Amino acid sequence: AETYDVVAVQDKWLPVWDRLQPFRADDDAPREKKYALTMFPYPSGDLHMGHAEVFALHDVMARYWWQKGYEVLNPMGFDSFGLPAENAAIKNDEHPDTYTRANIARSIESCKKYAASFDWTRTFNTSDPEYYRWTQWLFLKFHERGLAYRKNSPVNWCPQDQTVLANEQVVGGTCERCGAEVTKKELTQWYFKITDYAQELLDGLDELEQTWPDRVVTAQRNWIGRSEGAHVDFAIEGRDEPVTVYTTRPDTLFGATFMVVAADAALAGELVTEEQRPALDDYLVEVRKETEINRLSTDRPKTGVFLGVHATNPLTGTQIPVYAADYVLADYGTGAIMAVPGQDQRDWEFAQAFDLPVIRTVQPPADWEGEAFTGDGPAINSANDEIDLSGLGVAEAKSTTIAYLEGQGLGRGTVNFRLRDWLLSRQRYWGAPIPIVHCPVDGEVRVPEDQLPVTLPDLRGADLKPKGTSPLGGATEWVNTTCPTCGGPATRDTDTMDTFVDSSWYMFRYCSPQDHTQAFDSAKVNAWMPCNLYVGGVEHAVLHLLYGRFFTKVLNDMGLVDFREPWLAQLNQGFVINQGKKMSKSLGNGVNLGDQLGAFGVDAVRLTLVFAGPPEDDIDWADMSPAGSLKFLQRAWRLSGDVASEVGASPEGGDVALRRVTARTVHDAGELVESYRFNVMVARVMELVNATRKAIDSGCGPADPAVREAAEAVAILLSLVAPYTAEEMWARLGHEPTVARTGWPEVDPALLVEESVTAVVQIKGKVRARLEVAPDISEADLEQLALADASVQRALDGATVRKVIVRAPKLVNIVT
Ligand code: ANZ
Repeated sequence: AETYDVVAVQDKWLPVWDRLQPFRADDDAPREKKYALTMFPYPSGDLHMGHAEVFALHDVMARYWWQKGYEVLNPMGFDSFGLPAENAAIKNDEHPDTYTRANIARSIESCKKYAASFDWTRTFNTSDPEYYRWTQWLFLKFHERGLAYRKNSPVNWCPQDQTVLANEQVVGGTCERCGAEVTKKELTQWYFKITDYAQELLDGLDELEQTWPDRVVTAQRNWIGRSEGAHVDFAIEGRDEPVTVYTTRPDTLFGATFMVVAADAALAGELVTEEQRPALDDYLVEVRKETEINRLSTDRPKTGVFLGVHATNPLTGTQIPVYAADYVLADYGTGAIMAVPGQDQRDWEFAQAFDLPVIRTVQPPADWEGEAFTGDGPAINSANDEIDLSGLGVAEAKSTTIAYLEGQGLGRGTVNFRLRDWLLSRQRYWGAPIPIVHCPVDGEVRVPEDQLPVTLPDLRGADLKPKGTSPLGGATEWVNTTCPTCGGPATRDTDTMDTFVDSSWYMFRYCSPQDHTQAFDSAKVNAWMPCNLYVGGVEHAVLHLLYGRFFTKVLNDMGLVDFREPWLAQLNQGFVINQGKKMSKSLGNGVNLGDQLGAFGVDAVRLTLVFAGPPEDDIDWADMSPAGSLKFLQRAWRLSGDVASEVGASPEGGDVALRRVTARTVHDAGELVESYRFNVMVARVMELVNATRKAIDSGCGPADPAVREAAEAVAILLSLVAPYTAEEMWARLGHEPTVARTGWPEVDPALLVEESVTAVVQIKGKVRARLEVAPDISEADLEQLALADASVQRALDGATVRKVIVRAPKLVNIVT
């Protein structure tokens, strides 16, 4: 038998595709557009198994859309600012750009060889000044709108990477990137005001829920963390200003027996008496060492310091002590709480530790033996001369209390979000400089747009070392500049932007990547976007995916785009693991993509990844058989050599049975792709290959035009998954390249109609009727049909039916 030479086939078609550029998206094509986006990679080396998987899955959809006749935008670029390049540059004493560009060149070559259907005419790197000048321009626009601002506050600090981190980059108290335990530091930093969009970011999820993975939607909802409650004002002895607390349980106000202020909030320092100040200062030293996770944990002894002052409970008139403690966070709510030990476990523990009174305001169940009772129940101990909550459930007691407080001017119902503003400045070199000049006369001045980009000074090696402040600060010539407003001496802002800023708008840039006059061409963006599908990792559920949505809303408010959500549908791929574990160097279970490609070829690896299971599931490479995939591809390829009918032979009059299988497979394959069941689609193509082989060897024979029709369908369907094999089959079937743009096969609807089968109806063993029924008829339907049949009725002649035995779809036996 002929052998399928994988390497020769790859070498043959790669240059042909390079010449044909079948996936170049034409802005002006008179066809419906689809935008298939996959998360662009960080160029830290060459492609690995993870990329191979995402690109294979993503390509199924992109290539399917092309075959269905859409004009498809499927771009790829590189998220090339960030720490790994900088760390590598420090180590190798070179410029980060050198490392970045080498990796990008290698990755592009690998992507091409992998036959990912990206439009390479649109590629860019976010570290290119031509790109980051627009990142800077967007920063200026946000600044103009008051959406970019500086403030001093305790921020997350990664001692390893020597930079601040956004809340979103702190995972379980550790740095999302390097795993170091994150500490707090008091710093002046740049923020984007994402909180202005909190409610809208939440509302948008109601619709995205239909087309986004549940886990992403849930993660975003929790991250935004809307809660409803009240602000309550507490008068403080010896102070004019009241202290406002945020509570989700205003119904428990009668049980507020003390107040707690975040130890590291400015308020603590304002309230504390001189006597107690040293104690607070000592305590603060300890608090600053703690991670947020520890601070909020319930199973940790409660610590705190009395501030020496009292507040008045507005409902009971009681004087309650005010404490500073670490279990209250400075940057949530108002940074101060009313403590209700009867209904809140952390308050309960604090009350025990500091010997403070507990007043239950919700009646726990009779058998209650626990401490704080957080459940629902009738209100108790909750009445004064003006308001009586006795017996009310939690919900009603809440609204009653809020109404009363509002009437008295003592508080108001409020909505609170867990979402914080996005801290975007970083004390590292390899990022887009913040385009602001600090002038002793004019303050913060925006760099004029026509002076963009503010390019990075040329630093390398040791100059890049993190020092706790930005390395840009060491580039004196670069830092010292003139104020754009007054012309006097001024200094540049030395921080760079979080790389998540770069990736918040890259999907817009792809629509007009060569436009040197603007960030993007609005008309083109509106024509291509929103993206029809976004394929990528679930690890971005709250970082990138929230930031990109935020940017889109701001750009819409600026009138630059006419939609408010950038990604209509989303698909998260699972991980490629090995022997049940994440691939890693230390476990020695890594699988090298290059080795796999070398051993089995691109198509077999792609097919294996797509066929492994539903796209969302993890793939254990140890259970996979790329050798089996290669065998299947050979089988498919062999079909194309055996077809004996003429090119263009009309399939009409060909073997009907095979034609039906082909039609059904093509039809179902489309539906399967659209519902992301790519693995099932592959299984169906395998069945079609088997059916065609049978027809050639022992059925209608190779000259039957139905065989050609089937083999051509196999080539087209396979073009979504195994492009080299598909192209080679297509050529052997007598066609010009490229099969990838040949169009989805036409299906004759008549071939999809199910054939009927004949069901025999017997009465006491004698055949009385023959019925034409659908092959998948149910037993019940068949029984009903049989009993209702006129000749059966006649034969029964009124006799009582004692038993009906049904063997669908072929037989009904009636016993009288
Ligand atoms: C009194 C109370 C009584 C509370 C009760 C709860 C139960 P969410 O749902 O997350 O918004 N809180 C408010 N600000 C805080 C801060 N800065 N740090 C730590 N805790 C804070 O939680 C809001 C509740 O968490 C608020 O309602 C407040 O405690 C506490 F039976 O007020 B509650």
